[in-house]
Formats: sequence, C-alpha cells, structure tokens
Amino acid sequence: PAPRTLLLTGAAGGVGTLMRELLPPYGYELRLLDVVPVPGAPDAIVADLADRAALREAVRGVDAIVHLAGISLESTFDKIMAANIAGTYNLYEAAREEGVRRVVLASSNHAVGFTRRPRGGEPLVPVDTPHRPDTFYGLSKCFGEDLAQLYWDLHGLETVSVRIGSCFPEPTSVRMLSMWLSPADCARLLHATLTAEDVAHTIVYGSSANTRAWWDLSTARALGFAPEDDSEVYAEKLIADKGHPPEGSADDLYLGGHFCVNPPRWPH
Ligand code: NAI
Ligand code: 15L
Repeated sequence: PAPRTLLLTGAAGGVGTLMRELLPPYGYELRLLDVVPVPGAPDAIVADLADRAALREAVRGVDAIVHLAGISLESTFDKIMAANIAGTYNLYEAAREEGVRRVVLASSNHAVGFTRRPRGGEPLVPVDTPHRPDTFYGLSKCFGEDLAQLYWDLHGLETVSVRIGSCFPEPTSVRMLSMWLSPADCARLLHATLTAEDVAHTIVYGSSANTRAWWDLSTARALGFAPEDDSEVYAEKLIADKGHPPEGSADDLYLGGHFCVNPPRWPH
C-alpha cells in the first residue's frame, strides 16, 4: 500500500516549510520534527537528532520518513559530524528499530560538487559518478548515501537518496538555472520516491526539467517523476542582472559552484 503517514524532519527549514504545504494534497498526513519550533504547528515534535529516545518515538507508526533535518551549508566538522553524520545514523537506527520501511534522504549536489559540469554536448553527469564532495557538508551527504546503502543491504530498509540541486521558490543565480528544483517539482519528486515500488537504495538527482541541466534525471524518471517546470523562464532576466560566471571560476567549472572555493558558513 502507498505510504500515508510521513515523518518530515527539518520541518521548520526552507524546504520543510514548502513541503508542509505541498505534500498534503497528495494524501499524506505529516508528523513534523525540528530542533526549533515549527511556526504555526504547535503539535510538531521539537527534538534534536542527537536525542535517540525522541527519534524512536517520532518514527513509531509512520509509513515513511522524509529526512530533511540537518545543517544545510558548510560548517565546522564537529557540527556537521553531530547533526548530519551522527544525527542521520540516529534516525536510521530509530527507523530500523521501529520497522519503518522507507526513508527519503535529502542528499545534495555537494556530495559530487567537485565534478566538472558538462560543456558543449558532453554527456550529463550520471548518478554513479564517484563521490566528490566539495565541503564537510558534502562529505556528510556522501556518508548519508552510504549509510542508506548499508541499511538496505544489511537490514532491508529502503531509501531514495535525492541529490537536491537548489530548491527555492525561484532560481537566484545563473548556476541555479542548471540546478533549480521548483517547489512543485520537489513535491512531485518526493511523491514519486515515496510511491515507487521496490526502490532498494536508489540515488536520484533532484531538479526540474531545466533546459540548462547538468545532470541526468533518468533514475528519478524511472521512479515516476515527471518534472513540469524549467528554469529557462527566468534565464534572460537573471543573465541580464548577474551576467555569466567568469570562465574558469568555480561556478563555471563545478557542479558545486562557489561551495568549491568559498563555502557559505553556518551562522552560529
Ligand atoms: P534549512 O537549513 O532551511 O533547514 C534544515 C532544518 O533542519 C532547520 O529547520 C533546522 O532547524 C533543522 N535542523 C538542523 N539541525 C538539526 C538537528 N540537529 N536536529 C533536528 N533538526 C535540525 O535547509 P533546507 O534548505 O530546508 O534543506 C533541507 C535539506 O535538504 C537539508 O538536509 C539540506 O542539506 C538538503 N538540501 C537542500 C537544498 C536546497 O536547495 N534547499 C539543496 C541540497 C540539499
Ligand atoms: C545545498 O546543498 C544547500 O543546502 C542549499 O542551501 C543551496 O546552497 C544548494 O545546495 C545549492 O547548491 O544551490
């Protein structure tokens, strides 16, 4: 049967806030979790991914987990270690102990951020390109994908790891014209990852059907994802406003763009 009740971790964050609105129309009932209170959701579970007892209770009885919680930009190794590495392990252990069958894991383009982007007719980047993290943050996403593979092979817990490009209401840089995942396509993609049968551990790229795409959406499409948006509608204005990234700059060369040289810092 299709999953109905979902635990949505990171519900107070940018993607979590968008998905709280966009997933229920697909028929899901959401249980929300974040380390900070979720605005407008007094029933949300306020818990840290370090709190194993709270996680065990949070996952009990849900059909699937959409795991968005964690540090979403570069930070110190110790903070990434606690939230993204140990935190994701804690969540998987809770899921295994409680018999949850499927996790949808927010991975990132930064797991393969130092991969050269294709130019001039070169093939799109496939999902089986080697891990090439651009930050400790990206490294934690590589860990998450490997953890997911382990929990499938050893315990039969299914995961779809979604290497999200840039999920925001609109693209705000020229690089994001290639990376953009519209919120509506994000909900479509999550619905596909939650309802496809027998996913084992599948890795997919998460972006819209962008004219300037750098990566191969075939594994996502194979799960039933049919993106409807294309960043191209924003291209003319964005390029006029911002110009193309200089040739040879990180934004020009690598999937991970500016993370490869000047990682944004978590503000604490
Ligand atoms: P965000 O930073 O806005 O939200 C993350 C949420 O996780 C926050 O509400 C935060 O309070 C919560 N959180 C952090 N540490 C926690 C902990 N120890 N315990 C419980 N909750 C904790 O990030 P955003 O943009 O919403 O991204 C969601 C997920 O998708 C993240 O895992 C991010 O790495 C991933 N992602 C997002 C992309 C995007 O374009 N927004 C691109 C690629 C990946
Ligand atoms: C990410 O992984 C970040 O979580 C998000 O904030 C964006 O920076 C995105 O990648 C991106 O590469 O645009």
